[in-house]
Amino acid sequence: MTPTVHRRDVLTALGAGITSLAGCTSRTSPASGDDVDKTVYVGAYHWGYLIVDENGEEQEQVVLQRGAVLRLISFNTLSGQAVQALPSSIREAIPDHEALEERNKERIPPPSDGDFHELLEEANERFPDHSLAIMPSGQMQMGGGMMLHPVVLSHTATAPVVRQVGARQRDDYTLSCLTECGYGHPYMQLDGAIIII
Ligand SMILES: [Cu+2]
Repeated sequence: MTPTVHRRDVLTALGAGITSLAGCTSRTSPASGDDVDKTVYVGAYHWGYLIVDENGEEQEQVVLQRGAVLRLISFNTLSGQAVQALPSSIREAIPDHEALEERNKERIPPPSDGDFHELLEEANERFPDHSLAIMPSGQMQMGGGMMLHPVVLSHTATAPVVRQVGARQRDDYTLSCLTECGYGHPYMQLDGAIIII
């Protein structure tokens, strides 16, 4: 092999590397909306998630065509700075603390000992952080087919977490918190929140 050929090989490999990196960057940059088919905002609270579309309408379910690219803008509702960074229409769609607590009471069995409200207050203090993972419904452990590997939604975050994910496999997906967050943690799941058709 001559040094010239060798050098060209290296440059080709380098070029390929740069191309794939560039592709990667455009997929994760919050500023680039070119490849995005849908944007949704996901708020994590004790002990659930709320989904708001770009028009500030709360959604129970996001339906995607296979192959679509979804941009997820996620935040912890306790993070004042991340919430402030949202468009006002999204901010206004977030129910207040009391309304979210009411939702919990409808979904989560009451504790056998202790008071629901006190447990919630305690969780706010002791376990203020959550995370968001998106996996096929019925799958409790991280495994194949994950749509979003867990991202931490800290109460001290200064901005929402932005991720773009591809709708690769037809299935129904659950939003799930993998960060211990107190009494209701096992119920911090939104089953069937995303459907890929
Ligand atoms: Cu949680």
